[in-house]
Amino acid sequence: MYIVHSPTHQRHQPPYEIFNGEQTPHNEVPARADQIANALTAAGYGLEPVRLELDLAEIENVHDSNYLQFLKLTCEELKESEYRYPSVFLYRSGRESGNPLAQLGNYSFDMYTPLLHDTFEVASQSAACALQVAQTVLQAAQAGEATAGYALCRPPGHHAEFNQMGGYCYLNNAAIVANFLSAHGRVATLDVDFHHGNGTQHIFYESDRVFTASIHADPDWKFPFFSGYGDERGRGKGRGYNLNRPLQHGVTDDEYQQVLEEVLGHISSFRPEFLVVSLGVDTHESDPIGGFRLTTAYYTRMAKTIASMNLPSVIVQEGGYNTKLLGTNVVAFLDGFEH
Ligand code: Q9C
Ligand code: ZN
Repeated sequence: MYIVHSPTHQRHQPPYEIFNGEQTPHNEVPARADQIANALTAAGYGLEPVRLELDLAEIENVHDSNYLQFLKLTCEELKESEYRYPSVFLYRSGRESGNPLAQLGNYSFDMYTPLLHDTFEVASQSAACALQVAQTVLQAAQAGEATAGYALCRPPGHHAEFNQMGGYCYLNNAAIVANFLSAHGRVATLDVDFHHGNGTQHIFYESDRVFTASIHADPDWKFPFFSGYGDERGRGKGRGYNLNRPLQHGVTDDEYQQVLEEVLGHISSFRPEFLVVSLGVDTHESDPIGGFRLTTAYYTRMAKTIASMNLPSVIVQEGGYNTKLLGTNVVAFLDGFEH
C-alpha cells in the first residue's frame, strides 16, 4: 500500500468550533493525523512525505478560482496567531459584496471551519497528498496493475463545495482526485464517512464521468442537513449517477454490510475504471460525534468487500474523531484492503 502524508499539517490548528454561539472544543485536531501516522508505522506501513506541489490551475474544475483566491489571500493577510470565523451568511439577495466579512460568509456554510494563517497551505498539501497517491495508482494501472494507495489527508475534504468551506473541509481532496482520474477513465467515488459527502456529490452532480455514492447518517438527523437524502440522484447528464444511502442511529456491522454490498452493486453496473474511497472512521461505535455502532474488526471486513471490486483505488482520509482509536481503525481498514 502506497501511503502519503504531510508532516506539516500541525500548523493548521482550529482554536474551537462555534456551536449555538458558544466556543466548543474543535474535533478536527492535529493529534488525529499524528495518531494515524504512528499507528501505521507501528503496523509496519511505510509513509512517504508529500513532494508534489498543488497547481491551482489544475483544480479549477473542482473549485471556483475566486474561492481559491479568497482562501489564499485571506490566509496570507492573517498574522501567525490570527484566525477568522464567518459571522454573516448569504441571504439570497442576489447581490455580491467585496467586504471581507461578507466574503467570509459567502465562502462558508458553517462556523466550524475557520481560516488561520497556514490553513490554505496545509489544505493544499492535504490535497497534494491525495493527488500524489492518485498519480502512483494511475501509473500502476497504466502498467496493468490494480493497486491501492492511501492519502493521510488533514484537513479532510468531502464537505468542501465548489465555492464553500464547511464541515472542517476547505479543498475537496476526493473530488480533486476523482477529477484528475476522470481524464483517464470512468471514476466512482464511495464515501463511507459518517457524514454525507455533500461537496463531492455536488461537484459531480451533473457529470456522467464520475459516479458518486455515499453511505451516511440521515441528514434529517445529522450534519450537513441540507443534502444526502435518498432521492438525490443527479441532474442533467448526471441523472442516475449519484447514490445516497442515509442510515439511522445505531447501525450495526451487519446492517452496514448489507447496504455496502447493495451500493457496490450499483457502482459495478457503472463499470468504473477507478475507485476513490472517502474513508471516515467516525462510523465507529466510540466516535465522539458519530452515532453508528461499527466495530474495529468490521473495518477489515468493509475494506475486503470494497477491495473485491478489484479496481485501482485511492483511499482518502476524511473524518474520525476518537484520537485514541483512529489509528487502529485505519490500520484495520488498510489491512483488509491489502488481503
Ligand atoms: N459540535 C467530517 O467528518 N458537526 N466533518 C460537528 C459537533 C460538524 C464533520 C458538531 C461535523 C463535520 C469531515
Ligand atoms: Zn465525518
